[in-house]
Amino acid sequence: MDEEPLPDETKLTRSKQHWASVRKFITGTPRHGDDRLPPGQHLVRDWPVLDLGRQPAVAVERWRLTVKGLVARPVTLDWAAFQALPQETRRTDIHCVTTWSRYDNEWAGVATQSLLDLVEPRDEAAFVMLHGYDGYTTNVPLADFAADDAVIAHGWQGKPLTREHGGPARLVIPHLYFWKSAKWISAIEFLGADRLGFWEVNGYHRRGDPWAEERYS
Ligand SMILES: Nc1nc2c(c(=O)[nH]1)N[C@H]1C(S)=C(S)[C@@H](COP(=O)(O)O)O[C@H]1N2
Ligand SMILES: [Mo]
Repeated sequence: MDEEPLPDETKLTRSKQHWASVRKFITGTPRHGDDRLPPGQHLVRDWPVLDLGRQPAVAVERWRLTVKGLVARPVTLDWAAFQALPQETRRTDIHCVTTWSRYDNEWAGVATQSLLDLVEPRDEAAFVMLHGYDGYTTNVPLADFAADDAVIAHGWQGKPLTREHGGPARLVIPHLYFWKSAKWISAIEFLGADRLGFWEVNGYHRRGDPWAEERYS
């Protein structure tokens, strides 16, 4: 399934660019230590849906995940090959840059570390670009992608991940703001130098650590 180009002028894009320019939601008082709720965040019990308004329908029969770039063994996984990788669960919190956080999400899927074992990034690989079937992109440092609790999830709370939340499969990197967690993941690309993804071009942070309030660039 091909990716389509994204419209770059939507109402959401304009308002989020504006928030970046005025540094909305920055408290300037990052807390340290073992606080579970990062600064400037509030807890929600439901699970909001955020995306660019295009929710691609990707049947598992047509789903592919391509892993490419600076790796020893590039691969394109179909759904059966993805399911054949070690399956794990992780219970993690979500922190969205628009200030909502949601605790105790139980993900089922493939740990990013299993994927790294499979493709073996080259020594020069230091950054990762994530691609979604909606044309979305987002960049993260390789060390963050490789975190213990980062997972390519196809299940949530014991059920298949729904389309609106990125099913059949999405990335989850719990310790970064949720925009780094690409929904409808189609490709993972290993890079030697950082490149900017969709929100990163629009004023958002390269890394996005919620405890350091790395909301904007
Ligand atoms: N492919 C894709 N992934 C995406 C997005 C998107 O627009 N497209 N939005 C990001 C943003 S800004 C957030 S906050 C989360 C929202 O995920 P949710 O809708 O499951 O809450 O997905 C992230 N991943
Ligand atoms: Mo977001």
